[in-house]
Amino acid sequence: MEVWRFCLLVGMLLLMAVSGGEAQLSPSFYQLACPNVESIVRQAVVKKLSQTFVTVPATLRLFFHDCFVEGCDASVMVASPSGDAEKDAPDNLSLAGDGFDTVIKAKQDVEARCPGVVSCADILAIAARDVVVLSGGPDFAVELGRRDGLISQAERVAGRLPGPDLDLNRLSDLFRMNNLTTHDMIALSGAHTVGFSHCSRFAGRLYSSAVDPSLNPAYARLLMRACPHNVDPTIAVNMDPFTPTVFDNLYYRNLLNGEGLFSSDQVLFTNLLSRSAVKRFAANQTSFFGAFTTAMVRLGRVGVKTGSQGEIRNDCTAFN
Ligand code: HEM
Ligand SMILES: *[C@@H]1O[C@H](CO)[C@@H](O)[C@H](O)[C@H]1NC(C)=O
Ligand SMILES: *[C@@H]1O[C@H](CO)[C@@H](O)[C@H](O)[C@H]1NC(C)=O
Ligand SMILES: CC(=O)N[C@H]1CO[C@H](CO)[C@@H](O)[C@@H]1O
Repeated sequence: MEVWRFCLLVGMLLLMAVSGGEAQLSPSFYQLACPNVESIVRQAVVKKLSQTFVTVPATLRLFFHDCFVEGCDASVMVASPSGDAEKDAPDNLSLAGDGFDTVIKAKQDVEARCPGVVSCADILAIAARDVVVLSGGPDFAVELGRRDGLISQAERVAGRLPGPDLDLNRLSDLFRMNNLTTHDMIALSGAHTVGFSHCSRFAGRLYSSAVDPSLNPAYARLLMRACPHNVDPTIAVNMDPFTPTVFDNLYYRNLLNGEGLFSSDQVLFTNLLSRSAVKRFAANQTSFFGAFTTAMVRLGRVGVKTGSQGEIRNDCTAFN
């Protein structure tokens, strides 16, 4: 090798080492260290999905909750013996165990083939994309290279995750804190086309002095039958009553009919600032899918640790 080429190579390697803390995410991050990581994760997700559909909503929501607290760094996966980790916070209590299980199983399969190189944060990001695709949603390239976080505390969750009673301003503010626009927020809310909600999260719309006037009356009656006043807190209903297991744009068509389950869903239609995007997504699924994939990639960049930050966890539920 010519001397100048050698110097160039050494220089590049040095530069990579020095700038390690600011490394960029890239879909080809594991091309050399674990070229099959995406197919290994996909197989684990497919297997889990064959056991229960809850895999889809549970994994997608887990990714969202992870990214909004400490960034997308698998901090939500950590289990604490004293019960004070991120997943123990009240906002996380309803995270279905199947999301955790999906990532844990996928990580075991990845470790068997490429030990110690793929982060739990990246496995969660890949699995979240896979469950969207496997339920009929859009495919997209997942950026990789996240490292796993070293902090997971229940007390850091409060105020960072949106509640189902927030208005448009509060929703927009929370998403802006995470570098996401109102348009991203409207598109990501379309994730509520799959999955379940416990009755308590929307009972206030049914059993206050009057039924929430933005609720379609027939839909309100259906919800009251499924969720009688003071029903067993473990009862849950489909968030999209018509195609609950398909990732489609029915969420937005439902909003046009007053069939949004949470007021944070319905407000996207009642507020004129967001209504045009809702109408566009309701009329054109391609438009929704495009906005959703753009927003998912942006969500996946929130607060990421790269280079020499954080660690590659051996076990997704425990710090090394
Ligand atoms: C815009 C603000 C949002 C609010 C206020 C919100 C609120 C909620 C609430 C209250 C539930 C019901 C939880 C339960 O009772 O078990 C839920 C479920 C869910 N959310 Fe959201 N969410 C929001 C955004 C998102 C985003 C951005 C995503 C993902 C991209 C997402 C994905 C899901 C999924 C998939 C479920 C169903 C979970 C399951 O069936 O296990 N949500 N959400
Ligand atoms: C639907 O949206 C896509 C993507 O934005 C666009 O290319 C297409 O022309 C739209 N289709 C209709 C019928 O408006
Ligand atoms: C938002 O973007 C800025 C500029 O790229 C970055 O410095 C900041 O860390 C990002 N915030 C989050 C929460 O990702
Ligand atoms: C899915 C999951 O792990 N949820 C946990 C949330 O936190 C509560 C309280 O510690 C646990 O009991 C749940 O198992």
